[in-house]
Amino acid sequence: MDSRGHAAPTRVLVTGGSGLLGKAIEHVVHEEGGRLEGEEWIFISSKEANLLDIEQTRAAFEKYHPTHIIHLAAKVGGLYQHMRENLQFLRDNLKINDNVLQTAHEMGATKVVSCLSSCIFPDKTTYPIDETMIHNGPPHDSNFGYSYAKRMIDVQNRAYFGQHGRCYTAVIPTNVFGPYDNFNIDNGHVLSALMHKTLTAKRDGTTLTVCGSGTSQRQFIYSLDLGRLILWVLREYSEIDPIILSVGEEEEVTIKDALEMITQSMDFKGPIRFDTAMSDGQLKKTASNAKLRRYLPDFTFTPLREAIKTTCDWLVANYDSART
Ligand code: NAP
Ligand code: GFB
Repeated sequence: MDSRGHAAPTRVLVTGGSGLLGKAIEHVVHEEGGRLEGEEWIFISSKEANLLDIEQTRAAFEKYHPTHIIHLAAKVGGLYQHMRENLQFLRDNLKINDNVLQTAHEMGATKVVSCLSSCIFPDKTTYPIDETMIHNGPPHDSNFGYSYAKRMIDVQNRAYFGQHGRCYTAVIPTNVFGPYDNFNIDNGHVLSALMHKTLTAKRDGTTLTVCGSGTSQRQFIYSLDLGRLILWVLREYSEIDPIILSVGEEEEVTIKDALEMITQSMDFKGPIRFDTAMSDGQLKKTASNAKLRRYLPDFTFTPLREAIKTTCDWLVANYDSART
């Protein structure tokens, strides 16, 4: 309440606002009626504030005085960048997360929703994975740096609640894709990298090279669906414990299955080579969305083939400005 007893206006600060998920949330807020009357939404990127720097973090919070934060900012990348840069993923994400969570606390933010990831779960596990299993053993070696940094968000959230009663929580998405993704073939995630590779193989009449055997299995969530779910988490989800946001186990596909949807979407009929000298990374990380379904039994996900087609069309139409 402010001094006149009026409810303080809701000001939502989205860190990582220029990225794949940030742009999806921006679309849901401004194009799908996701913004409620009286709410102010602010989307920031590293150009506005490098969140590795505590002074720049504080300056951004003092400028906007957010009441709520959707914390997406992170050093993010695909399997092969993780394998090359585990130390940087660990250090950068630990710093960013501590700066954002501590500053949110100091500024009295009502709620923070941060992002973990389904790749952080124990490598040796039973399936399906659920939210209770995060700390039950070491993560897959390929991305241990990122995984431990992300796991610490869950520990920090519990510490801010235990010592200060702060409502800081987190979501656990599986593999995300969509417009505004990072389509760089060296650092990007699998779907965006393969979309870019397919576009160039078709344009140049060359062979499309897939990294690994194509037999790994993934659950892919369309960025706009995830954005819609994160708005629900911001407004309705009151637990400190994290919640997996994903399509169901039965929607899990192999990389080969997803590749077929990409090549069909882009009408690529050229030669395809599987470079089995490259790592497959985690073969599977099947996650349960049963907790989400207990809250939202009727939420409808965009069919994967349709979402892949939309994303491929977006890349073709925006190739010159996309992150490639
Ligand atoms: P993304 O497209 O790479 O975007 C990352 C965002 O973080 C960008 O807006 C970037 O700003 C910002 N950022 C990076 N370093 C920063 C810094 N030092 N200071 C301030 N901002 C910084 O990533 P994304 O896929 O949207 O991921 C968003 C969140 O979802 C992340 O927390 C990620 O761990 C999580 N997640 C992603 C996936 C996935 O498959 N993509 C899966 C599970 C969880 P600039 O544009 O200025 O660089
Ligand atoms: O999205 P991705 O790079 O990471 O997918 P993860 C890696 C899987 O896709 C491996 C196969 O099985 C690869 O063999 N793949 C095939 C390719 N071709 C390619 C390609 O051209 N590029 C890439 N990158 N992969 C992610 C984390 O792990 O899980 C993210 O890196 C996030 O940060 C996400 O946490 C949930 O799925 O292995």
